Amino acid sequence: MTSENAPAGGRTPRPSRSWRPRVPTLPEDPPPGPFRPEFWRSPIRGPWLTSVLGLILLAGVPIVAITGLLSYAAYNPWLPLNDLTPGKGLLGFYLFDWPTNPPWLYRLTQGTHVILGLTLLPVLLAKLWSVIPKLFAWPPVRSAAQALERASLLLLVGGAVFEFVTGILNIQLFYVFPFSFYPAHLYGAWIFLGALAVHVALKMPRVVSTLRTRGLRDLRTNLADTRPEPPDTSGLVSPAPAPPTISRRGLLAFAGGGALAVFALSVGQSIDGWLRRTALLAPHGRVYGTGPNDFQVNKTAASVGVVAEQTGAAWRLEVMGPRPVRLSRADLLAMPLYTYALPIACVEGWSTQRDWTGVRLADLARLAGAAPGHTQVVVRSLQRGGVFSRVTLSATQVADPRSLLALRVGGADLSLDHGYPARIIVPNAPGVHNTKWVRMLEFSPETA
Ligand SMILES: Nc1nc2c(c(=O)[nH]1)N[C@H]1C(S)=C(S)[C@@H](COP(=O)(O)O)O[C@H]1N2
Ligand SMILES: [Mo]
Repeated sequence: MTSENAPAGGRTPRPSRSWRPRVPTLPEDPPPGPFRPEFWRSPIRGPWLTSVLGLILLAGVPIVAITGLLSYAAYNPWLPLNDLTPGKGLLGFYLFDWPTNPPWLYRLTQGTHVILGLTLLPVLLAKLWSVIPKLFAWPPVRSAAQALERASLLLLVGGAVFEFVTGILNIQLFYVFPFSFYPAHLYGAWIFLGALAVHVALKMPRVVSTLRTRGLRDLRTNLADTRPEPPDTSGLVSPAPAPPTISRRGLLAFAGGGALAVFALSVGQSIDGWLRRTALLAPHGRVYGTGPNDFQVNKTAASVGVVAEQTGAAWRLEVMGPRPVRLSRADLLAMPLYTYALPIACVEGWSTQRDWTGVRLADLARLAGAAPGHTQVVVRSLQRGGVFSRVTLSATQVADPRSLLALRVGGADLSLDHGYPARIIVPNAPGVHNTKWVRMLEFSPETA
């Protein structure tokens, strides 16, 4: 108490302090370190830089979000066996019968989802860097309104980081997180999108006014002429700016260059031909087979326990329906065969178009006494257990004449790793629904 009563430098002590009982309050002064505004000294932080980075993200993130939500729809999760997120509740409100046309649509949407998502990562990091002082606002809670704003920012930043981290780990086939990717990435997306909508509504006025007053002249300002923005209430402008070491346009070029580099080194995974070899950030430089079978394999036969004894001469395809049949590979090869150029497009973003030859699913349905048009099919693999072992294809997919039980690719027999003796190829279906090592097709009346 004595120190409080001793006025420093001749200032009058505040009389109220001397008699009022001391109640614990938040200290006026922030603790040292990052909680002090002077700790953050970059002279280029401010509403302008944050606004520009925010607008770039705002142009790209909705595309990533929409293509991601479309990817979920592409799984036709309304069909039995297909839903990997049974707890989705109302989040599936927009689901629809995923079409088979155009056959390259999923290749485009999912390639865009993954590659644009990767490309935006450097911009996201620059944006987070630009607002980092706000993370250390002091006092942490000043008012109810500010507490709400901070909570929404936690969901926004946490949601963004969560979506990028789970997405990137998933495309590396690096399933280290202790939960299933599909529901986590879907729920995380909705949390992030909700917080993003609030954030955009709250910040857009400031973005507009900042760009109105400051314009784009910082895009022409070099390092020597770089000055801090005038002090304001945004909490972004340093009260103690250091001399600049990079201009604002330099920082934008750095983030943009990073984004371009990521794009250039990954886009090849979704393009056929020599450009594929430029995808240095994607699985590359590997041989997956010989001749026409030399294209991407995620899961080899050996890795899932499918062995040559199961796929040899004793293999039979069970076709269930009103009139069940069992077919050998020779029986299938004796049926009318069709060849279509169709892509395999993996949820991880890579895709490739191949010439597939095989028997129409619609013909197999008819053979088993089912009427294509109102018939769906459960496909079962020799592979046991897990999401790859079975899938339900919709009536739309069964009826499409290009939906094949493929026996050959590029004129050669399928290799064991590509699903020999027979695999599914459906136009515009996500890769994961193109089941390999098929052992059974169960045709049944359409359920939805
Ligand atoms: N039985 C089975 N079928 C499968 C898979 C699998 O692991 N097992 N992988 C699926 C996935 S995710 C894709 S993208 C395509 C291509 O996978 P691949 O690269 O492993 O051939 O096949 C699909 N069919
Ligand atoms: Mo996949």
